[in-house]
Formats: sequence, C-alpha cells, structure tokens
Amino acid sequence: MEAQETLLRTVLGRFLVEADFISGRPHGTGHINDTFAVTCDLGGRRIRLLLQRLNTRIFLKPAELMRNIEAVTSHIRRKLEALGLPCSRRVLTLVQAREGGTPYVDDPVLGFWRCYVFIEGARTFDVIESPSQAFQAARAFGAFQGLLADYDGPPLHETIPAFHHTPGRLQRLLDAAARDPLGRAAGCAEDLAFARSRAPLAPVLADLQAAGAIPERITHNDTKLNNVMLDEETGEGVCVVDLDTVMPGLSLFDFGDMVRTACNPLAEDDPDVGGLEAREDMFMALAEGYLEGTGGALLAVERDLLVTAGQLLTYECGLRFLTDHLEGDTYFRIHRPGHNLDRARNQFALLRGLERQETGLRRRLSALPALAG
Ligand code: GN1
Ligand code: MG
Repeated sequence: MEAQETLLRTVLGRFLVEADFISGRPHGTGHINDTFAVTCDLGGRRIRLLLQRLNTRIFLKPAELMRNIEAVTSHIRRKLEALGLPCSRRVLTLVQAREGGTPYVDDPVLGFWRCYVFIEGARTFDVIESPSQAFQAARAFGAFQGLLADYDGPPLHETIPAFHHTPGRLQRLLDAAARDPLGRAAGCAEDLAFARSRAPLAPVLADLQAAGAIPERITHNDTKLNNVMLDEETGEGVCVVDLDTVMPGLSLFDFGDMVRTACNPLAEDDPDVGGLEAREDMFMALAEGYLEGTGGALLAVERDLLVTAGQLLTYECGLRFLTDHLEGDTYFRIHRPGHNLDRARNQFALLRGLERQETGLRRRLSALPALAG
C-alpha cells in the first residue's frame, strides 16, 4: 500500500499540477490499464485526479494512442464550446507532463502514465440498474459519435489492429485451441464447440464493412456500459471515457457492445448463468437512446442490424475471453483461476438468450416510432 502511494506521488510529481499529493487508491474495474484516483491539496482545496498506467503489452504504440486522444478530445471540446456548452465535465481533460511537452510520462522505470482531471459528481455502473440509465448511456455514446462525425484532425492511428474483426478473433481462438499451450482445451470442449457452431455469425459485419455497405465512422469501440459516466444527481450521461480504442469502426460495434453489457442481467463474469435472458427493456432503451444520440445518422441498413450487432459483439467478446483462457490469461486481468472461462461462458449464455429473443426484439424494435415505417 505504502509502495503504491509512493509510486503515485512520484508519478503525480511528473505532471504539471501545482497540487500536493494526499492519497491515492485503485479506481474502477477496467481489465487492461491500471487506474488510480488521487486526492491532492490545491491551496487548501481538495481536488482529485485520475492517474492511469497504460498496458503497453497491449497498446504497443502508446504515444500514437495519446495523440489520438488529444486530437479527439480537442475536437470535441471545440465543438462543445461552439455550441456554448460547458465542457469541463463533458469531455476528458488531459494534464500535461512537466517535461517533454506531452500529455503523458514515458519512463523506463515508472512505465507509461497519463493523468486526467477527475470528473466529480458522476459515476459508472458495471451492471446497469434501470432502462433510463441504459437510455442515457446510449445517448451519450451516440452523441460522442455525432460530435466526431466531422472530425477533421490528423488521421487516427489504429491502436489495436483489426480490433473488431470477428473472423480474425474466431481464427485466433481456433489456433489457440489447436496449440493448447496450457492443456486447457479439454476442460472447455463444449464452449469451443459452441464457438465453432456460431462461426457463420462471425463475418456478418466484417463482410459488410469490407464491401463498403456500412459506412465507417469514428467510433469508440469499447462501449461497455462502465465506460460512460452518469451524473449522480440527474442520471444524465455526462462523459464518455476510456478512449484508447477510438478509431474508425462501425456504429454497430458500439451499439452491439452496449447490448452486450446493458442487456446482461448479470455481471459479465457471473458463473451462475442458467437460463440467462437478455433484458429486453434495456435493449429498447439502448436503441432509443442511441438513435436519439446519433441524431438520425444511422442508415436503414444499420438500423436493421441492431439485434444482430448485439449478438455479434457478445459472441466476439466470448471468443476473446475463451482465447485468453486458453492462452494463459495474458490479456484480460483475472482475479481468480478460470475467470476468463467464466466470462466466456457468461457471454455465450447471453448470446443464446439474444438468439432465443431475436424475433421478439425485432418486433419490438419495428414498433419504435423512430424506426417504424
Ligand atoms: C476491455 O478496458 P476495458 O475493461 O474497458 C476490452 C474490451 C472488452 C472488455 C470486456 C482495449 O475493456 O474490448 O470488451 O474489456 N478493452 C480492450 O469487459 O481490449
Ligand atoms: Mg474501461
């Protein structure tokens, strides 16, 4: 604990903040980076900052990633200012490093760190509680995409190549199962069989994307519901966070990943998945929020694929968790043995639910005023 505080104090000292370190502790439940909330004293006033150590085994070009975040957040800030909207809580604010003129510290000993101003009075949810939260979250992710629709800054670097190329994700799973480096494949034979049985789903969006049948836009690509902050008082979606994968993609990736997280009545790692049903009220709230947030930008071909996108992104995430289980848990942080296998099974159970519920969901969607006719 003390070592951690010493580390955080040292890292904070490398950023351009005239505040004194008081305390720091781990923050949030992200699987990739290490995140800490740090409390400081600024002339007698307490302020908080967010320090994050990037996982550079996964983000291989962190400086380019940070250039993406700078470009995207400044574009959004400019647009909000032009609209006369206050930006301090609506877009992430990076703190500059003391040296190097960069918004990050890259140190051979400390690692690669960035620092954000903490957004107070808002929080994230790992399991969403009400359809109005789902609506708010989806509207915020939709609005985020809308704000970037006219992005004209430097081309965005692809921080993780082929991130949502589901056929590639399936292939990697099959390769991992064939190599079976830790002898875990026998213990998940049924899960692997399920993954194989859904192979026809894998290329659905990738093929349409490759054919240019669905427009590429700048998307968030990691719209897990805990990547958007909701105001503690009003419940409004205030700020989209975790911008590491903002790059060209499909709106349907973003919608699908929201379905994956908001429609799951369980936490994504809950092993007790018998008869899991997707929450249809959440699905409808997401669709309404996303359609509103994107302000009519979604084409008919995209609107027709909302249910499929939910299934596909749930499938893809299941493939990724299962691959990581077979490869020895080197990607997603685990907190217990078999954690990634539990996560994969949970995703596959949700996919089964979304398949059983497909007709009903489509019927309900077609009755939405924004989609009817
Ligand atoms: C990771 O970083 P975090 O925890 O918000 C992952 C997402 C997965 C998610 C599954 C860069 O998101 O793609 O959907 O875990 N992020 C990256 O919970 O791989
Ligand atoms: Mg996150």
